[in-house]
Order: sequence, then structure tokens, then C-alpha cells
Amino acid sequence: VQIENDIRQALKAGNQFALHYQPVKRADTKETIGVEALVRWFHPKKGLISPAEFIPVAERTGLIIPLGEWIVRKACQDLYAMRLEGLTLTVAINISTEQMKQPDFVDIIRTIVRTEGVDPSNIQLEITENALMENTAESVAKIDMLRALGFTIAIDDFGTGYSSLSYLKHFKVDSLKIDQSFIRDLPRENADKAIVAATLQLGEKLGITTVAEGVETEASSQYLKESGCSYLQGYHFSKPIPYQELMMYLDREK
Ligand code: G
Ligand code: G
Ligand code: MN
Ligand code: NA
Repeated sequence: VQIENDIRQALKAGNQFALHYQPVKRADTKETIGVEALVRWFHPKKGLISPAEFIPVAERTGLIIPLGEWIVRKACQDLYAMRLEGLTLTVAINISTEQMKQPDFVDIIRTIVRTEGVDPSNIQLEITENALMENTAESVAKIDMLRALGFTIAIDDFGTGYSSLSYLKHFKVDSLKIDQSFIRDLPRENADKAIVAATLQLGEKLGITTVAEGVETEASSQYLKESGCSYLQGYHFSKPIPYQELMMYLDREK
């Protein structure tokens, strides 16, 4: 209850949340093609609190709705600033199941994007398998509308949800983000190698891109590149970093 009240307070205060950005790289050239936005909370008394701790509370209490809107708006504002810097990056935003469930979710997202003056084609919405399994017919309609507006859709934490592959038959998505639990121990673990190879082939046959998350070593980076993974993300390249640090990171890359 304390944390719930503190989230409420933080949403009012407006300056306790921040978005950090983790670069997403082309596997072949290592060019940064996009970033994933990850929320951070600087609590006035407790300091930095992990989203792993407060996102579940926000989801349980409904506060993920205003917090989620803040995240989308902030990511759009940063995307706008990137465009002014001459950068063409895709910004990936995590969308929680509770947000997807809102009947007017598409309208909310569309309004924010219009107000902030950014192009949906530069925004990727990351959705978990679990979010798609709830209210399938409604979710299919929402995903189709979002894609018609120009957003791209990624399945986040691919392979870890309570789902069957059959949803890939009903949902047209643009990208699979392979969960870091399958990536961490590459190229050593045989089970991980088999799961990753099958996922990369699935992506290729479906004509959608694949992103490996949690790339922590050169060996796993090299292995994924040779296996045909499209994009890589992980501490091997960069942790999630504040906007200004991202600008410096991209400068160094030039
Ligand atoms: O960034 P970090 O690894 O600490 O995030 C921990 C968890 O919090 C991850 O599961 C991540 O998906 C989730 N998370 C981080 N930022 C966001 C966000 O902006 N929105 C939602 N819904 N989840 C987030
Ligand atoms: O659930 P989602 O995939 O959105 O969560 C991403 C989380 O993974 C973020 O909290 C981010 O900080 C974390 N992360 C990103 N790259 C790495 C990595 O290479 N290793 C580990 N252990 N965590 C990572
Ligand atoms: Mn994610
Ligand atoms: Na993930």
C-alpha cells in the first residue's frame, strides 16, 4: 500500500520517473537502428526502485494506466527530440497487458502520438504473449488497427508466456524478441541453441524480424549473427542509459 501511494504521489510530482534507452543493433553491421525505452523511478527517500518491483504493483492497482500513458508520451517526446538531432531510430515501448485490455487503447495511443507530432512508423510496441492470449478477437482487432496506423508490433519475452504458437496464425506481428533466458548461455547450452535456431527459422519463414535480448558476450553476439538473427540488444553493447548518455553513445559510434 505504501508503494501504491508513492506511485500515485510520483505521478503527481511528475519528476520522479525517467526513461532510459537501450540500443538495439543490427547483428551484421552493429549499427544502432533503435532503442528500447525502459522506465526508472527515483524515489525521493528510497532512491532508485526497479521496474521489476513497481510495475507489478502498478498493474495490480490500475496505476499502470496513467503511468503507461506517461511512458508513451515521454518516449514520443524523446523520439521527437531525436528527429531534431537528425537521428532516425525506432523507439520500442513496453506495453503491459492491462494497457492492452483497455477498450480505447488504440485511441489513447493515437492521440498521444498525434499530439507529440511523431510518426507511428518510428514506434514499436512490445507486447507479451500473455497479453495476446486474453480476449483474442479484441486483441487481433487492436493489433490490426495499430499496424494500420503505422506502428510496428513486437512479441516481447518470446517463448516464455503461457501460450501456444497458434497465436502467430491470428496475429500479424513485425518482430519476435527472444527472451534473454535463451540467450544468456549461448553458445554453450544445447537446449538454448536449439530453441534459438527454431525461433530464428520461425521468424524467417513468417517474414518477420528477430531480436535477441540479453546479449552479454562477444561469443553470443557472433553466434547470433552467424545464425541469422536480425538484431541484438544487451549489456555487451550497452545497458539502458539516460537520453543524454544515449546521444554521446551514438556520437561515439559515428
Ligand atoms: O529495465 P529492467 O530490466 O529493470 O526492467 C525490469 C522489468 O520491467 C522488465 O520485465 C521490463 O519489461 C519491465 N519494464 C521496464 N520498463 C517498462 C515500461 O516502460 N513499461 C512496462 N510495462 N514494463 C517495463
Ligand atoms: O521484459 P523486457 O524484455 O522488456 O525487459 C528488459 C530488461 O532486461 C530490462 O530491465 C533491461 O535492463 C534488462 N536487460 C537488458 N539487457 C540485458 C542483459 O544483457 N543482461 C541482463 N541480465 N539484463 C538485461
Ligand atoms: Mn521489452
Ligand atoms: Na524481453
